[in-house]
Amino acid sequence: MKFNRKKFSDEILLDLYKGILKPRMVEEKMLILLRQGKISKWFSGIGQEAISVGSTMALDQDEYILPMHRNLGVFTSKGVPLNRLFSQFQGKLNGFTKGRDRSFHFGSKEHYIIGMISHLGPQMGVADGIALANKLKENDKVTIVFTGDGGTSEGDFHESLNIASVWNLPVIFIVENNGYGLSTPNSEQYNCKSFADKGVGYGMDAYTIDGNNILEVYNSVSEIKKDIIKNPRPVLLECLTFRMRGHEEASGTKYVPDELMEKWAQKDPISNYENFLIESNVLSIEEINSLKSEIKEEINKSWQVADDENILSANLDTEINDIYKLSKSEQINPGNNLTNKRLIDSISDSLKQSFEKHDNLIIMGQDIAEYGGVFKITDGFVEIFGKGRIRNTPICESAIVSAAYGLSINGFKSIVEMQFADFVSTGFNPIVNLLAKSYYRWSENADVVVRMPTGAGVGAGPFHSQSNEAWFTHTPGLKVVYPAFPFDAKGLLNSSINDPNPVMFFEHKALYRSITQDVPDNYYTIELGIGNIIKEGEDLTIVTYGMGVHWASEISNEIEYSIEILDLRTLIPLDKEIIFKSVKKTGKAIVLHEDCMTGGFGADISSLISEYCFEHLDAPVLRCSSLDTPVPFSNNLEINFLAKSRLKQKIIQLINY
Ligand SMILES: Cc1ncc(C[n+]2csc(CCOP(=O)(O)OP(=O)(O)O)c2C)c(N)n1
Repeated sequence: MKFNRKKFSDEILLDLYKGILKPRMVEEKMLILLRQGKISKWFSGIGQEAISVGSTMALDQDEYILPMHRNLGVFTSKGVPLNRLFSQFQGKLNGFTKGRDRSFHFGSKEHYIIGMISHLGPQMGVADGIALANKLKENDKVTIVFTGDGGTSEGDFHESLNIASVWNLPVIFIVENNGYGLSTPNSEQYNCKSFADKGVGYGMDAYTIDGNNILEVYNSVSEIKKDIIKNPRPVLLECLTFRMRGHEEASGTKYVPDELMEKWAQKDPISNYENFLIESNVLSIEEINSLKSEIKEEINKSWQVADDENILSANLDTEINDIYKLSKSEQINPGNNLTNKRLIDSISDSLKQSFEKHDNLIIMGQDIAEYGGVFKITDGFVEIFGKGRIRNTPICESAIVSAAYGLSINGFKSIVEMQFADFVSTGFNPIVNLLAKSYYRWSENADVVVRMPTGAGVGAGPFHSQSNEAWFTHTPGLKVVYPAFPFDAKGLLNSSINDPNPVMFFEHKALYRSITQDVPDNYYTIELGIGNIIKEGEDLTIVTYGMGVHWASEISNEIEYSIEILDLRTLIPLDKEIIFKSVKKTGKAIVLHEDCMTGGFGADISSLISEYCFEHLDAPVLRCSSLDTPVPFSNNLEINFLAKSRLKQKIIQLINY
């Protein structure tokens, strides 16, 4: 292996040596601990340390790095205390996730490390968001994100590189090309000569370097960093290396030919660098030995601290309450100036006033800038708030949601407009895995609102009409808000934007322009999680939300019974008390929603009523939902599909029970 020291001082060469030695020695210790059953499995970076260490040391301490599962060297090079690392691997409190996540699924914001979730891919979009925040702050910082060669087959790789390129984001995408993705060799993973070729496809500079040569890594990243600070843009850096151990520790490497192992063993990044330092008279063997004993002592002492720490015991309240970041929800009352507004206007109002209130608020979505969005909710916003904050995105839901998380990490609030709620399916992964689990996993809140133009009744067929709120009510960590009226929409959206947690905000498309209400002109908030009785009655309660509220109102006016209508307004958190109070009063309940029946949110409400109001019920709880089919296009089919067509009959059935 050839090392070129360029103009690097002895001091730098030595620092790099200390840097690369540490993760190797930590892993060697962990191998012993694993055999003793004292530590859980992890993903070995042995043989790949030059990439983690060389690139981390080329950045400033306050520049973010987003490592993957083989990058222990990022943690050690950023100075993460070893005892905390060991506590993390033992699932103890002094780790980084309160025992809630394992191996390298953690970050440490004080060290500017943002850890991965298990899913390969989203890290790269998160890096885009962090880099976008840096760019907006004009702070001349670069961001590094890692991926394995296998991870580049995920769509997120394509989406994130594309966004970074279109937005000229200062990100270095490091592809650690180590020959295998679990047992799959590269020849079955991708079909291009080198990743540098892929960079060209995304319109960015891309290089391939020897990832086992720490000087080459350090020098390349330093040069790229200098360059992209001058001229912000992303760069793809492929680092050639090899995975010397099994996919996860103890899983073996039977499927790797011996010749390959032998060839790469010759290229070990540490022994080669060590030899170079000795030959260049930068280090003597005695100095190496003394350095190694110093590190060994640090490792052993740190391990003892972690090992002495108590095993975690579970506390129910702590677990349940750590789903959301607590925030003081400031309630701002509506003033007296009212204007008659459609739902769409009240949402637009909320956004505009929230942009004025929060100067760190960004909105991202397809066609939302000059075009104003397909529903025209952000029409005219670019002129007022500028292209920096009102951002058209390429058509890539997943990486944009991940980028929103990156913005949140780096000090911004963001709103993502799904063009239609249906398209959230291609952004589903980061919502349910990244945003939802973040606070619970490592106390990092995701300050993101995802706006969801939802629902049927507009003849738009199976892919532009779905009700998919139950996809999200099922996922702990998200809040789910679903207003039915312009007044509620404005107040609830303002509160959702103020809330530091991820909120899925549903807006019914068929209500956008079909209903109006007097809405306060001033900014105001409505607390999340509070339902509203919109019509009092005695004979039965209809528990509903969104379009269901309007169906219930319409049909209850057509019949002579006294019906109480409860508009939930927020599904998560759910106002259970208001449901129970109403049902205990009327003794009969229909749970109505536009979503299909099976697995719909109504199933939970129905179950809660049965469990908590059983003695007060005079009849079984009925559910009135749309059919368990996709949403059909043709008018009569759609009418037949929707729950409304069965509501009157359900009411009569229940009254006559
Ligand atoms: C979306 C997703 N699919 C599958 C996996 C399971 N998995 C974890 S690591 C891995 C191999 C990754 O290969 P590569 O990106 O090359 O990284 P390496 O492990 O070689 O460092 C797989 C398949 C996962 N974590 N996430």
